[in-house]
Amino acid sequence: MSSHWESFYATHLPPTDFEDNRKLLQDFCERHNRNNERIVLVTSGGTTVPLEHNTVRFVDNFSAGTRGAVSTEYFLERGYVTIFMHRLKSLQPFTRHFNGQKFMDMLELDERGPNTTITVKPDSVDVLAPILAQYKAAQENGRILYVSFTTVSDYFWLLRAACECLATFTTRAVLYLAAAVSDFYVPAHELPTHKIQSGGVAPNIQLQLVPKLLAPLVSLWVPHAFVVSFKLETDESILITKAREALNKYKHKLVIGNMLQTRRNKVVFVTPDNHYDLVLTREQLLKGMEIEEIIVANVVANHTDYIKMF
Ligand code: 9Z3
Repeated sequence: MSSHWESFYATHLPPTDFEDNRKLLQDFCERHNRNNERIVLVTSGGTTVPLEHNTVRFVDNFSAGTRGAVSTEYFLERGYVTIFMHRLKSLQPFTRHFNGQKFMDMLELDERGPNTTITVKPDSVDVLAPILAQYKAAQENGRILYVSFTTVSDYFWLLRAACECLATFTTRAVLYLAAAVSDFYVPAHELPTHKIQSGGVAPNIQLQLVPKLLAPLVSLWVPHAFVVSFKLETDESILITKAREALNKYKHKLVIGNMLQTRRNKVVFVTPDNHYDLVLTREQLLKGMEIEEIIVANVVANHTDYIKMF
């Protein structure tokens, strides 16, 4: 009898851009594995759960992909080559600093002379320059690969393909699973083809449990990698218990617990032996420090210890 996750792959087609992404992942990993680099797969953003094959409506969640986008910048800074596997249109490393009006406010427009000029305001140059330098270094040296998903099924296909490529890095690979993956979905064979009609009776939509991919990921796909999962809760009293349950069940290395309300300034690291908080003070927050800087520093330290054990 096939397991829950195996029947998921057997009954859900890969996304249309799957083979292109698989090739990108293979080429990227092959190139960097030759150089004995450390690599991290960062997953980021929420997943959608379509309610129709020709999707007009879907179930979604809150995640904007901040954790993943910010962490990616810090992993690159620490010398990791990075696969940024993100929800399409969620926040991205580097460009996140210039989202919306922020970018417009950095520019100056001068229409007085014969030629209109646009310049970066002097005080914005200090902000822009280091980000641009880091972006160029990552881009021009091919140290980051962007691959995207939208639905929970796209995510499943892409995650397995990424793991197949990462396996060859053995202990040098980190999986940093920060995406907010839906726990529930409507299986493909139960979806209507066309838009659900609003006339007549209200639809009764039955969600089912999504298989837990951490199980095959840890035991079969990347058994030597340093796997870090995230646990999100809204009730603090169950956070550590839930994180520990996940560690005991899947036998990976680290769970980072966070609360929806305080995720920007506090997380808890739960390892098989202990747990400890990482907290940003009010002063640090006001200075613009980001908690991902210390999360990544701690993950890297744990990964280094892990590599030394082999
Ligand atoms: C996280 O817990 C992330 O830290 C957040 C980041 C999604 C809270 P934002 O995108 O938020 O920066 O706004 N990710 C994992 C959430 C999750 O679904 N975990 C599963 C669970 O808790 C296990 S893999 O059951």
